[in-house]
Amino acid sequence: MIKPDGVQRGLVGRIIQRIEEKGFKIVAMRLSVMDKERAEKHYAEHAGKPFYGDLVEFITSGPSVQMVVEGKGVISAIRKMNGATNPAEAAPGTIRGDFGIETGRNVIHGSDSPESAAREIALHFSDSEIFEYKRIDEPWLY
Ligand code: 3AN
Repeated sequence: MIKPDGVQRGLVGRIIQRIEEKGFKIVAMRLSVMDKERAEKHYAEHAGKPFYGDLVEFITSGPSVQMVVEGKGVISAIRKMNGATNPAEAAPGTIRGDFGIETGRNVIHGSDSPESAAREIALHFSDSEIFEYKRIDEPWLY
């Protein structure tokens, strides 16, 4: 998910370009303002933490881009591409390392396990919004 700061700073195209250039396939995508209920479910694992209220407020503050991205090793690769949670500590070359300064404005979210990906995909998309297709470079990627 490209968070509201990434959308409002005009980073959507550059972030999607990195994902596509790496060889991953976008199989679902939407720009929407997440409502409070959905945001609370999305970040349920952080409920009760001191930053939870600000996190929910921030993520619902404007449009974000929700995506389902597919490919070999996609979860760990996207997390590496995103960089450390605190952009100040994220390596240069990562999305957060190149585009952020502050943990509460860290531009992008990526699911951290197959289980959380399954939960988050079901929260944000219906089956009919997720597409199957072949990239023309697939025979060269795999
Ligand atoms: P990541 O997104 O790198 O997996 P998580 O899952 O630990 O990081 O945290 C989810 C989100 O909560 C982060 N993207 C960040 O926006 C926010 N967050 C995490 N830790 C803090 C913190 N100490 N202060 C403020 N916000 C935080």
